[in-house]
Amino acid sequence: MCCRNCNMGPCRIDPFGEGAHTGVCGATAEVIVARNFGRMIAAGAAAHSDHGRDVAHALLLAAEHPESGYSIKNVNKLRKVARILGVAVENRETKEIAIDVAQKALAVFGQQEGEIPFIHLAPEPRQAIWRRLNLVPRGIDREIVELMHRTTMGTDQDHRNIMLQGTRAALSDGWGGSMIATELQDILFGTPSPVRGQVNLGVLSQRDVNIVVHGHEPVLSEMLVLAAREGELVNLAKSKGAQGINLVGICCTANEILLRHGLPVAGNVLQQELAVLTGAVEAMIVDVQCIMPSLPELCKCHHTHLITTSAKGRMPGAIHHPFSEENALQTAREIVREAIENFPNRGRVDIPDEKMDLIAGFSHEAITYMLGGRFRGSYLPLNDNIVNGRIRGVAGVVGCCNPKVVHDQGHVELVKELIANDILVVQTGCSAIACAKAGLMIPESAEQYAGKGLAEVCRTVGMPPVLHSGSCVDNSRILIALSEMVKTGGLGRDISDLPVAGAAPEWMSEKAIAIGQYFVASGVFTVFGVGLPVQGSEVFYRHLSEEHETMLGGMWAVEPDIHRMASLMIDHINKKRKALGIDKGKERVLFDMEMRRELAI
Ligand code: NFS
Ligand code: SF4
Repeated sequence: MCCRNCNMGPCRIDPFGEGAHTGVCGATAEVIVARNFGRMIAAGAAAHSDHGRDVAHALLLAAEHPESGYSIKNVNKLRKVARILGVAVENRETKEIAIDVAQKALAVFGQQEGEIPFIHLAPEPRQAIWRRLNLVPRGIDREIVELMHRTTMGTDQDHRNIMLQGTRAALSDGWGGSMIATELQDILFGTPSPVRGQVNLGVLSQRDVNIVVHGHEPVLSEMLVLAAREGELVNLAKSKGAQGINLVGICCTANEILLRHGLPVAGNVLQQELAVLTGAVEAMIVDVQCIMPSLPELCKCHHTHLITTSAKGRMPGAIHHPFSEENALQTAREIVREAIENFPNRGRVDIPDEKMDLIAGFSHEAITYMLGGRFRGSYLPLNDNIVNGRIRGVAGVVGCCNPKVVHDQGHVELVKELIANDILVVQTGCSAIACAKAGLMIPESAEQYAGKGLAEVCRTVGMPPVLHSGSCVDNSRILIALSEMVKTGGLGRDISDLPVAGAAPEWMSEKAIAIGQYFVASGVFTVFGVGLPVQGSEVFYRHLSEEHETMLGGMWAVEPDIHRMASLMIDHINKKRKALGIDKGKERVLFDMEMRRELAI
């Protein structure tokens, strides 16, 4: 393990061998990894939260300056969020409510004292744990800053104390920045509901102008969607010899435009370079996060224009089109025009045939209506099916792809094994895209891969056994869904009582660490694959696992072997079923080598 927190180092320490056991300053292994881990949480929470802040700003613009191109699509959700934020709704115009909601949301970032508002959506016993341990975030920015402060050289030197702040900052992401991003995006662009789409590089089109939007913030991609549908631009594309405009996504932006418009997904994070390599991409438009620095050099090999749009994310070698929310639609039009003008410059094109259908759009609202019926949205049928054992439990499988392991393999094998064991899987991020490509998000996959009980439920409702809930900020949808399951009744009093588990089999981004910590702190057993850069300190690892379970009811585990990861999750879910007294008649399906080979991708 390595510390670079001051210039007496870098200090490399060797916890296992003969080398130094502390840094120059005396920092022990557990302090070094706690500080590193804390700083990953801070960076991840900062990324999600800054995204949330931009969305709040766009909501303000939608209310005050409709000429910006933004508008309020979901008034019901606006009123719901207003109530949570303490904004009056009775006898008020939508515009007035929206201005207050946006300003209140913006204020949560800089709030100094008190409690961030969305915390109150968690079950009461969960809030009580957080209050007792002083973990309720006071304000989003404040917790991130304090975490950065406490992890500077010579400040917080107690790994447990560092992680208390790490947890508070992580909660300010999950129940703060990410939740603001998701909820306000739903107000602006609509709450997702089930929609058909297609996924994989085969969605790129030989005959159309291909525009790939890559990154994270729908404040950009939604405007591109509008621009790409304008008759004038479509006609321009035709005048250049194309059939039309094909707007597709990569990474979480792809998930956003898929969920709200059914637009195609070209791939997840490890396919961004491959999309360019097809030679069929006229423009790749990026904003922030998970954008490979290799792209400018790669785009030079083809005619592809790489277009950066955010003042926060510039790349030498890219064309910069500053995108400000104030003139969003206008900028989007210019970018689309530039892509079209580039169509005649195409060279050799080689688009793989692979593409797959999927159904996406399972927001927590959509799940209630799907299960409970159109007029009585409820989690009761889900809870009932868990109690009666048709569904063993629920797993969230999320996160990135990582070239340290075979692309997508961890996600797909894990999810197949979970659904075969009657575990309903909810997904976000690049993990969702991985499983969609493998055909797990079409209803027919229930018959092919799911256990008998889960398949029966899927058949009745007409849903796939693997539900796509959105981008990584949309992990906050899972937090709300878990809270709703608790409130619906029959499955205990807190999230930590539920037969649920989480996993990020191929994580790579710091954002994944923030997400892992807020799920654990919300009471969820969470397994990461690939390895976690804390394992050199047994003391710290014990803290994240056993000690966290005692304190918070949720814990971390690290397991690079996917089959063992599935076992850990299934065992945990069985343990929770037993504690709830609903464990009767649920045998674990054991996977032998033969079955695993059949499922392998
Ligand atoms: Ni999430 Fe989405 Fe993908 Fe990982 Fe990156 S795109 S925010 S961080 S790599 S899942
Ligand atoms: Fe080394 Fe301590 Fe400085 Fe870290 S803070 S680089 S362990 S001297």
